[in-house]
Amino acid sequence: MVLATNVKEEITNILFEAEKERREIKKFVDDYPELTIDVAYDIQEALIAKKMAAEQTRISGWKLGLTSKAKQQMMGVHEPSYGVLLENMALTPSEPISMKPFIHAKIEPEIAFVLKEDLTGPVVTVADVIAATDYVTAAMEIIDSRYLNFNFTLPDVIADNSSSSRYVLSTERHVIEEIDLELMGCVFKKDDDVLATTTAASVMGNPARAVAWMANKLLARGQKVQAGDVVLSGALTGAETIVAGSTYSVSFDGLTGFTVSFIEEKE
Ligand code: 0L1
Ligand code: MG
Repeated sequence: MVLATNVKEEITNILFEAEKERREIKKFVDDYPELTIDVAYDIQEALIAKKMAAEQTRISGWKLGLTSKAKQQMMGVHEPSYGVLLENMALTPSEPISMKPFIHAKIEPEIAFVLKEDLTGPVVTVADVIAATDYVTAAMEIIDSRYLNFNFTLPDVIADNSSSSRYVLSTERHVIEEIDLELMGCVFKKDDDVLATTTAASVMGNPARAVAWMANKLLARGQKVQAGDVVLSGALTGAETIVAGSTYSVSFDGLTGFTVSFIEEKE
């Protein structure tokens, strides 16, 4: 059975309002088993179009989610997802981040690729991604699922723009050829406590492979990663629930790390 157009529109509106009102909602697949991965990407596209019109913002890039085997097993899914980054999701490391827009946000360390050329295919490879990359930089993503307790299936999370909320890039740029995209170490901290240590290979063996996977998915949907786009290649560790008043920092071998802080703000 095919999901009716009016149901797609209803799901788009519910997701849009849930983010605006910072309200958790129930996942959709239980009521609509015909919500497939393809239909979920249609809903994601409609949601992004609605947000761009309402918030007067534009696409700044893309993000991958669920790129590590550990995270896929934890969430019970069998493939990664992607989502859209908008200009008004970008934050800077120097400014304390208000908790006001979030429902139950989490933070995770990522490697960002910034492109100098479009990824056109017909089949995008790791070598294509490396050749098309202008620079790489350390990043942290703030995810904030609109679903109750981050409880969703793969189509649900795709429709919800892969839990996207905000992202922060380091101000330092690095040449991709100087980075070991498998062995690069990463340390993720909350205040002075080490939360996790890992290497870049935790992202599909090589984060450039994750970018290539997404570029091919986008081409199949008649879209593409373009010159100037930022791509968050997927979390290197599990996501940590953000505690107001805390700082989170990421450092990588060969990439300049940074710290962000969060503040509670009253209505
Ligand atoms: O960016 C991510 O890895 C998150 C993707 C969606 C899954 C989640 O909300 O944990
Ligand atoms: Mg992420």
